[in-house]
Amino acid sequence: MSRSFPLLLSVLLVLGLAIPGTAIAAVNTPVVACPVSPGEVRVPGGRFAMGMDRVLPEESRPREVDVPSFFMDRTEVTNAQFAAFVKATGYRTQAERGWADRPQVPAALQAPGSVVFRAPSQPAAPADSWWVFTPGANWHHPEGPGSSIAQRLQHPVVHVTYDDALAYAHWAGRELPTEAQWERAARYGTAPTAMLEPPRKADGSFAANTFQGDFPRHNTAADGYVGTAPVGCFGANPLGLYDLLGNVWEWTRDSYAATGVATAEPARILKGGSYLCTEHFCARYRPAARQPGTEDLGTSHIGFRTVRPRRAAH
Ligand SMILES: [Ca+2]
Repeated sequence: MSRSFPLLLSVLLVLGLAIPGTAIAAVNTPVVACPVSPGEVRVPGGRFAMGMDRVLPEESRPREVDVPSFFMDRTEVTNAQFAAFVKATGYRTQAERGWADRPQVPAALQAPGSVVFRAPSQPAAPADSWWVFTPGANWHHPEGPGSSIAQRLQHPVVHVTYDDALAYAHWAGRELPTEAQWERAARYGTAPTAMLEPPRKADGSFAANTFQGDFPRHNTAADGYVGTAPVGCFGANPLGLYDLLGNVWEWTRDSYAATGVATAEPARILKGGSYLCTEHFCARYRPAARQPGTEDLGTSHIGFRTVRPRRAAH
């Protein structure tokens, strides 16, 4: 493999520059689950206007897209679900395997681990210092050694690369959504908006797990969560789907190259924004928003959900 890890990391850090976050010491609320049924939801097919008038520079112009009906996971894949996959298959994620098979990667960066957001203590801390490669960080140790998912089994799994997500999906007899499928599901029954404020319900309460406060140093967690939230805590969209916006970014199977924007490393389109997005930075918790996700790097705020393969959708 010809890729260099520093290059991979630089791509990730660029992603980080656009997607601010929260502290490594973040402690989630004691809530360990929200009432939500497992399973999938049928997303009606049809023609819809995808994209928006470049609210953010990487977004596409509006275009009419046809999407056949399909079935999508009601929630993001949880730690409990991913644990079942690992138990059944013995699968080890990229973060657990490390990069020792890449001699071009500096030895210090070959260790198993992943990239974790750490809120800066100093106001002037450069943005590229917010994301830290943390040896030992992986899906079941989200902040590194000593951290645990024991109280987060219903939270979305994180620190999964594109291939990790694909492996889970195939084990489950499923696929990752296309960007069009994801956006169809996220837009359905809602009016397109160019608002950059976090999604709200009619009563003014938060409709997605995002970031509140003085970004990036102080997260007030006014929505109840500093980091990830259990899936299903913010109410369903008109189709009965949860957390499409906020909580964690979600992998799609579409190459970012399809957007016409080059990336230094192979990347897939991420959708939905995360618990690190605020109106002052990122603000990508709208259906049209997108970001590149370097394929072989997961982070502390990237997860996924799956769809039923099209041949079985009807
Ligand atoms: Ca939050």
